[in-house]
Amino acid sequence: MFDDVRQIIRDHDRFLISGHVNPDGDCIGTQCALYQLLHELGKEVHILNADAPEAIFDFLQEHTTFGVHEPGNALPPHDVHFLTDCSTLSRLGSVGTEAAKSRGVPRVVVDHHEGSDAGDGDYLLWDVTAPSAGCLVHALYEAMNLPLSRAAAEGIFVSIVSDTGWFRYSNTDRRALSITESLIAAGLEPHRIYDAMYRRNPQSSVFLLADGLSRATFEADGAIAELALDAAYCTSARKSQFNTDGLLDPLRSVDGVLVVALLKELVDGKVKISLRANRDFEVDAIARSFGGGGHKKAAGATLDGPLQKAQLSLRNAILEAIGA
Ligand SMILES: [Mn+2]
Repeated sequence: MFDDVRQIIRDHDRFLISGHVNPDGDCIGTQCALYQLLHELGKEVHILNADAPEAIFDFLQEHTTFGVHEPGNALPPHDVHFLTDCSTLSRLGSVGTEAAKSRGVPRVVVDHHEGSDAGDGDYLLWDVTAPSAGCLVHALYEAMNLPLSRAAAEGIFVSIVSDTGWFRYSNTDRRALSITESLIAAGLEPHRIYDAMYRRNPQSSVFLLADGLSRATFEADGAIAELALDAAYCTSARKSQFNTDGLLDPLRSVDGVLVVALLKELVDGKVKISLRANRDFEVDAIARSFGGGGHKKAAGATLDGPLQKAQLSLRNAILEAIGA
């Protein structure tokens, strides 16, 4: 799979890199590493997403530029379009709408999500066993025999720690650790990345954390931990750039919890759900039944409101999956 992509890179000069809406650390880190690879080859590269990266990734902007697309604007001229951490134009938001208009531009998918077809990719760097999409860019560096710069190492590291939960999730494997060793050899300092990402919180984050956790409820004899956040809470969280994913771990760490369900009421009335699974439980099928997707242990979807109705139908789906 690397031969085709290597050839595509050699044969073209202008590259566009885009990822899914609300880009997470894997998406952003993968883009950073790919941007560095193409830059080092002297190519013209633009990263363009429908949404800006979260503030915790600001340190990557010291060497990598993340553009934010204004809906309706034309995309920068490009010969090849890379899709990171997703496989379809529909996941790209406004960028996907524009990209769908351009004909004949080869698309390269860099992804590790389960999927039944090639999505919108003409070429694939797709491996569902990869701990993060960024691991595939690492493999591309190796296939192209290019030395890893510290900047690229930072991107790949961010992708790995985001998707493995800093080496705590079940996808933490030999590949994740051996790649990380090579990143450190390239000059990466993991503790500096941790500090940059997690030790610059505003004071408001303490109160948002406390307020958020106080809303948790437990169902099914403690097998389900639920957290339903109304639009008012979500608005103050967004204003303070508080990442509500930080509410998942304390719930996931409670003895007996098989699944954590986080529900967020959006301003348009829809409800975004994030699911996390413990032990042998899996949540991807539940997310898919609501039109979403993801991984076995972490998945999500968007439901119609109101919040309480979404909470109830989600709970029923989980109860059924648990067999309670
Ligand atoms: Mn990922």
